[in-house]
Amino acid sequence: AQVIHRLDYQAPAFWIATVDLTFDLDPAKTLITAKHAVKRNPAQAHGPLVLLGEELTPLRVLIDGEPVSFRQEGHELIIEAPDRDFELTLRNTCAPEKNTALSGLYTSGGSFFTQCEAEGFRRITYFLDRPDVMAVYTVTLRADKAKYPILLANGNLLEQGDLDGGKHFAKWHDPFPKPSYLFAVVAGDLVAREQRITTRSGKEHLLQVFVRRGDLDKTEHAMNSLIASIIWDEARFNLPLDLERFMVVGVSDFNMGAMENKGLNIFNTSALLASPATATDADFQRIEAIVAHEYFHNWTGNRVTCRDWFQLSLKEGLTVFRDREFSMDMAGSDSARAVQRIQQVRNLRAIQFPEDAGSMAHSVRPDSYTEINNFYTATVYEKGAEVVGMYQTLLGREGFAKGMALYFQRHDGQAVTCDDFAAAMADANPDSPLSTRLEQFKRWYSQPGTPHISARGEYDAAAHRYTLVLSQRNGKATEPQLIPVRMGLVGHEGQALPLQLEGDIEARGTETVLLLEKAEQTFTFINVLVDPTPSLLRGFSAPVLLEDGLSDPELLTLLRFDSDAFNRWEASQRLGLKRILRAVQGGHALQLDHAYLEAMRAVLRHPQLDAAFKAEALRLPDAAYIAEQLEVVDPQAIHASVEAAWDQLAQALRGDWEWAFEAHQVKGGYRPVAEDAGRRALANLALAMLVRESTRTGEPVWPGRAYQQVKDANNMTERFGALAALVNAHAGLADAALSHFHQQFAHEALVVDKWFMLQARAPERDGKVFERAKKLLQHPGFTLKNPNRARSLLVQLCNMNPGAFHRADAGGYVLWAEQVAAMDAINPQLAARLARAMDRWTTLAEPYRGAAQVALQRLAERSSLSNDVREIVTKALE
Ligand code: DPP
Ligand code: ZN
Repeated sequence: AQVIHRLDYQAPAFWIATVDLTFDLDPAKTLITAKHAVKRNPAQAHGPLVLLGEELTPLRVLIDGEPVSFRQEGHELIIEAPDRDFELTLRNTCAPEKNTALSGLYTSGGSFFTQCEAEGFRRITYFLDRPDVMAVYTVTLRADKAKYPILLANGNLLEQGDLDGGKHFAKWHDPFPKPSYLFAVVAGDLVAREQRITTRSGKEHLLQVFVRRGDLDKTEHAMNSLIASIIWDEARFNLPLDLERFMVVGVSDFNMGAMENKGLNIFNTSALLASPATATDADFQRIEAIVAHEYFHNWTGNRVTCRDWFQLSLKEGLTVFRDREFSMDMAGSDSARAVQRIQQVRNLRAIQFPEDAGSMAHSVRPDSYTEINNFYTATVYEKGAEVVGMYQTLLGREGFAKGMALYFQRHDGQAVTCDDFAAAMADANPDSPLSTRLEQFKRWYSQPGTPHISARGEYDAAAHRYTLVLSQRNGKATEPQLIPVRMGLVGHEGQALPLQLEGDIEARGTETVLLLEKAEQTFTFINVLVDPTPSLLRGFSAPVLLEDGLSDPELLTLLRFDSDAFNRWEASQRLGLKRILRAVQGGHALQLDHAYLEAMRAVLRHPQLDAAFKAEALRLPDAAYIAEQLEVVDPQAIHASVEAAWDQLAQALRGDWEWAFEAHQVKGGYRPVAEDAGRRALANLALAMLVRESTRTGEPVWPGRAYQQVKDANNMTERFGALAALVNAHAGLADAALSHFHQQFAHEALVVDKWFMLQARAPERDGKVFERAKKLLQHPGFTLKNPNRARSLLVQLCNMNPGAFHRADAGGYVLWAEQVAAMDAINPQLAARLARAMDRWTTLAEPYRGAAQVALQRLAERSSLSNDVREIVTKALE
């Protein structure tokens, strides 16, 4: 397979202005007729027209109505083209029901769906399938009317009607030029929730959410989220809905979360459907964020799109940033916003940090790829969103909004680059610290790796000076990056100290942003009257690893007093992390000390802190983040320490957990609002602790209560919380609860996914979790063909459950290699995701390291691997 390099970009040799497509839909063989208005790009060399197509059968090629000859080389269809504008007519077929890769046109549950990002359009028809070729599309769908009563494509419906032979048609037109990756069609027996809205400009719009019959009652939350997103984008960024009709469709076989096709978003049902009975608070929250994300793409991605796929973060990082801002505004209180930030950072550290340190490390704007589908990563999305967030930190909210306005003023309707975005931000804010440091800031796009910041402070009591030395290093990059460090100084009694930097004319209040731009820099604060504790990187102002060497008493001061909720949480995590690392590195059993346990008790009992915050602060750091602190990783040692820590927290705070469980019950009907969700999160954590402790001591009361809650709860959050408490504690009642739950929800695929997930992700004990997961591969409900189901068992086990996956007998790796290969024959994109379970194998301790290498080599030796999996495995072995 060929490696594609960013610097090799060339504009296309032809442009396609309009595309007219007709589909004769048939699951076995769909006929596609295409008419394109083609013209040469005078800036490029002359030559034949080279279109891309995969898994297609070409039937005919006409130029201006005359048949012409063509040849095929690999995925290329090569046509001798005249030196003038011309109309190209193509006819080809494809086989939707055989398309298990779920890229291009495929069937799911008897309906037709498409997925074209990144390179799926070429699996529908031959095309210049690249994002800088933007065309206006007209689409006619013809299909059996009884089987496919709903026929949808992008844009506006022009006509529809009946045809002979029980067929019907619909003709759609999308007035906005778009790249082929935003093309979509849907045909099937679907029903819609509909709502008409009037936006600020007075225009009327029709919003529709299409799902399978029977799922309509689970679409209300998605519709509400869509309406809220429309209102928010107009209010915050002045970006209106530009279509008369905006459609969202759910499909249960889907590789991604959702897809922002112009006017016709297609969603994985897991990111769309919610009812209190089937979805948890976390699901409601995720659906709101993803509905918003896809809607926001309408401007950041669709109106202004990417010139090439190396620019993917231009739309993804920016759109994740936008959906985060939206979710925070929706959450309301400062505390609820902080909890969202905490969850973002927890996720970044558990997924993106390992990615950035491992075999797949790449910059936010990658320099090369073999298979672009492998670059829909946490780095492009989440680190990309952190980079966009840093613009806002450097420019302020207003400055950032000005940058956005200039970006659209310059680039609406264009396919552009990350450099164009950066230039708009800087040019709209000529007096900002960004504009003079833009080239350095842009290293965030070009340099991979997580910068390590070290901070050392020294207080001179006589001179009332506090000197802070910050330095940065990044093992994967050479040049210092521009790192905004939001910070404050905290006194012993918790007072926020006034900040005055030597050389500054004005004081800076009690919080400021320091710009770390050199490898090492000294900041001297004057008129500091007491020995302060530095609170650095507030709100996680940059995606870095910070080593500030703070002592336990200093961390306890921040945990108690910091005005920044994020750093209060961070102090709780650091206290736990230190203890776990000490045990793991010292090779001894973890023993939590009185000071730590009392601090955690104080958090739990705190009269002012919100429940959601408490639940986050009491959670221990994730194993993946712990592993990133170590040179050599023994996953079982980490697992043992984390489990011991949970046991001790459960035991030492037992009375407090009882209080917390009782005090945080939510009365009344279920509402997916932040405040109630926070109470449920804390009550669920408390119940997990109580069941854990009771299982250890053999007391029956709390497992019995949890079992009862599995049966009686009036919402999925509490029901699943109780089930998780039993399963994660390996309680005696876990099996009975699991079968009760399965029986009750056997017909709800998304709930059955949760059932698989919970068992695959439970904390390992004596190999039982691994054995159970292996058995579940044979469960009649398990299939590799449905991505949600396959992920819920295999990705959860291999990528998310290190304690169960890394086994001294190498059983995890053997299973992994078998399943990657089996999945690869069905769905390469999905298989490549599973393949990434080995990203960090080189840091593993023996015997894991050697066994992982053997498994990787065996997989690499297979001749039939897809490009997707081949790229991951090759990079892992490099
Ligand atoms: N569907 C993916 C997303 O919205 C890719 N664009 O991020
Ligand atoms: Zn996106």
